[in-house]
Amino acid sequence: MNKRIKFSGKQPEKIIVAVLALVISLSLIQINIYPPVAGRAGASSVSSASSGATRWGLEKIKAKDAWKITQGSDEVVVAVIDSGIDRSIPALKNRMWKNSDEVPGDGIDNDNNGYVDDLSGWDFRDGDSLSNSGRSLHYHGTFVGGLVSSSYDRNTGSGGVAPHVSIMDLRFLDSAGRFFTSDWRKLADAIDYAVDNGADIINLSIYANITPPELVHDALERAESEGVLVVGIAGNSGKRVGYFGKWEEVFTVGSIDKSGRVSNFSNYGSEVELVAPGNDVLSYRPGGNLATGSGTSFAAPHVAGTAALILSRNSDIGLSQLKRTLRKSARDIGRSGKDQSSGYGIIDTNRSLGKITEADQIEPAEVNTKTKEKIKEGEFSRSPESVTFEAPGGRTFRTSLDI
Ligand SMILES: [Ca+2]
Ligand SMILES: [Ca+2]
Ligand SMILES: [Ca+2]
Ligand SMILES: [Ca+2]
Repeated sequence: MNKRIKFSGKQPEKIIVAVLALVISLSLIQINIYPPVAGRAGASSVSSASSGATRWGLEKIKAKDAWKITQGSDEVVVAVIDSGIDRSIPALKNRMWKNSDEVPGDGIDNDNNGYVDDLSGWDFRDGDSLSNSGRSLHYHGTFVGGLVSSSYDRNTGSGGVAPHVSIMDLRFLDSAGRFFTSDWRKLADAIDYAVDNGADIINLSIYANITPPELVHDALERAESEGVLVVGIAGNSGKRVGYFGKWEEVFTVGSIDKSGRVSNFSNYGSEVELVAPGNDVLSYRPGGNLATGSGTSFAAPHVAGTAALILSRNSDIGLSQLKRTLRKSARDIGRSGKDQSSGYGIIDTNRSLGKITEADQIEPAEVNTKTKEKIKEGEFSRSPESVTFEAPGGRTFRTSLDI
């Protein structure tokens, strides 16, 4: 009976050698499967929230004062291209963008946009409609999404800058917060998705450690020409700004700490537009627990959220007016005027809403003849870089003057 488990001579050693060979060959296959890492989530650290951890950033940027003017409109959409968002968290689930032309779960691409059942965005990592399904979520996207728009919790003081705007969830990073040299097309597709499906703002808290190909640059240029604000990050290596923040189409944000000083990790350069809270910032992890994190990744959503509040107050404002409003309302720090480490200064959400009246003034030189004609025909309402029209369903759309 026991004969079959009886080994003789050197058989056990042979088995060990065979198992080792199998492990080595599997790890070699693994190396072959994964191309080189091309970039990552732009966070420098994250840890469990200590008791008494505060959401100091909301005070620093005067968000609560701004909320007396507006807490945001759900018509304003911020696309978060990141590692995916846990849409089941109570503070976030009602903030998700709803693609009203798509019927969820019927396996049909009802709105014919090329994506089946894309109710709140698309998971470009798994190639499916849900971040919560398939490969496990890295914390980064949920954390960033929560900083843009999550309900304010009086007990913990946690909450997003623009608590009533909508978040479009575009998952791009893998479960370890990385992307690979084989993923550039996915990133361009995610940017295109945001632009084509009505996002007003894209938050891109991601950096590339190699020069990205033109196809990504082309997608960002198209976002800009369609009037979509792309908020990006300075990066966390304490060096010069790299990609994607290096590109002109990206509105690049650096980080400050609680005392209002530029974080020591925050990259510098003429590309830095503004700084925002990015040290020990409080937000949600997948599952709903609060955590504190540091990185320019967490500064950017403060700017994206502020831009969303500005657009909530005035949906007709054009892209360059929007950028100008953000810059003009910033509180200058460091060397007088714009500088390499803090740009125009610390974002001030309350002042940026106050600046709308001034930015509302249409500058006639910026309106081209073609648009003037259309305005005369009563077809569009106007703003310098974009035109707005109302669809039969009552939904408004903005489009660039350049097309
Ligand atoms: Ca669809
Ligand atoms: Ca469907
Ligand atoms: Ca998925
Ligand atoms: Ca300055």
